[in-house]
Amino acid sequence: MTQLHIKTLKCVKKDDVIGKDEVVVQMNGVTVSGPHKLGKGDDVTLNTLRPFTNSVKVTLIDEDGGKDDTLGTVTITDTQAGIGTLTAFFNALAGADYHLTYDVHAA
Ligand SMILES: [Ca+2]
Ligand SMILES: [Ca+2]
Repeated sequence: MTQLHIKTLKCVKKDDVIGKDEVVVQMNGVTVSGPHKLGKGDDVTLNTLRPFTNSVKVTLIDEDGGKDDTLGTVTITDTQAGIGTLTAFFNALAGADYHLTYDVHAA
């Protein structure tokens, strides 16, 4: 068993044209944090700790009134345990860019 510690999320560029984004963090499709209201330059401390086995997909979603936007997905693996703080980049959509810091602990 390995633990994923999601530390912070920074909005470098937001997705929505009007107002702030409503960002949800999911692990393997399950919401673990959010929605967080984030505009350009904003950051938020998430401090979310969740166990996983082998690897986990972390997805960032911007909630919208109609269809939500998927801002990107990264795969985090247990081989990253002990490396220290890493940064994942979510920039699947042209306008949006989010940076998420995390580390992986062997449990
Ligand atoms: Ca959006
Ligand atoms: Ca939105």
